[in-house]
Amino acid sequence: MKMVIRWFPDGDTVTLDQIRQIPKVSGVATFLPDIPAGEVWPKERVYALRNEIRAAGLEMEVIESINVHEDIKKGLPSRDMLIANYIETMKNLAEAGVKCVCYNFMPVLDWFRSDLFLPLEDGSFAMAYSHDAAKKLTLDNMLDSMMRGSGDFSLPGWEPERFGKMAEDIEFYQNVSQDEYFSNIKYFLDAIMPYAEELDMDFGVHPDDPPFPLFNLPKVVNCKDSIRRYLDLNNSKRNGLTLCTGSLGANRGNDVAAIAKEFASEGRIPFVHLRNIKHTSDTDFHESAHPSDCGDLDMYEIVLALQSAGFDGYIRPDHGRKIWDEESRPGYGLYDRALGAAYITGLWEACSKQKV
Ligand code: DNO
Repeated sequence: MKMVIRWFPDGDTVTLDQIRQIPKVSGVATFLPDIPAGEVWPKERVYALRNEIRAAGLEMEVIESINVHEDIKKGLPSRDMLIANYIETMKNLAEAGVKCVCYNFMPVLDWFRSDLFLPLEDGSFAMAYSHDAAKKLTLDNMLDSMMRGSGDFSLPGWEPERFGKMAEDIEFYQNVSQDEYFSNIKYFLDAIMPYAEELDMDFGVHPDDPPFPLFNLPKVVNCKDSIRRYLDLNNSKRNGLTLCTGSLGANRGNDVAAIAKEFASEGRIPFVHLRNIKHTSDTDFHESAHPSDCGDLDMYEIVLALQSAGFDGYIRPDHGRKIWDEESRPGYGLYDRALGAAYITGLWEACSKQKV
């Protein structure tokens, strides 16, 4: 297992030097935020980013994300050209040493929270989700709440260049069936997987976050059956899952440890996002500190399941709370993620020694 921390090259409040000092962290999960979905990531930019990261003593083996252009998701004729660009980007990244790509195929919206800084009892702040509140939002209210909530920080997956077309895109999907949507996914996977094989590059699709439908959009990956369906679309081992424990765990019907065990033992989990959540109803939750006792997910069971299934991919501590008055992008400060990393290291060591 290799531990990485997500790092934003566009003015992250967390520096590479700080990340380097977190025990057992070998690299970052990163991306080129200014390149719009559908465009090729130029080789010089990829190398420059990698060299900056290497100069700080860290690796750039994980990219999160190469976003998939909406026309590919919609299955429009322009998809062939956009997929060709995606493959060019894959080649440029592989040449620079990238081994794993986290991406998603969620239509229109990436992740969403109804509150980015919910005050918790202990004085910390965490991201939270209320399904009723979310269902009442118009698209404009939603954009407004995410943008206002994040202050001056850009949010991954909420790149302003997407906003203009979102309403039209939501409308478009009202007539797209779940089956049609999956055939568009298959078209994409069948095109890129031969290159993923050739380039030794693992792909981990990120689950829907939250795992409940909004604006009547097609759902992608939110439970064991949909993960199976997604992975069966293309049988390459490179077609894998990013096991995001918080996203899958938000659906109370999901046994995250069992999902981890099943898909890791098939070698289909290249990347894990470990975080905990506390349910406040069947659909609502707030994010919590990483340890099992702080939320509803048994992190020990999940780590044990991964280990006993022979998982040897990348793990990153996912969203942290805002603690110790840190000012940062919601979910992505230094302190709570560093605590999360230390906790994961402890769990990993305990599980591995116990097995002997
Ligand atoms: C949110 C992240 C997601 C994730 C993408 C992957 O904090 O987990 O934005 O990076 O869905 O494409």
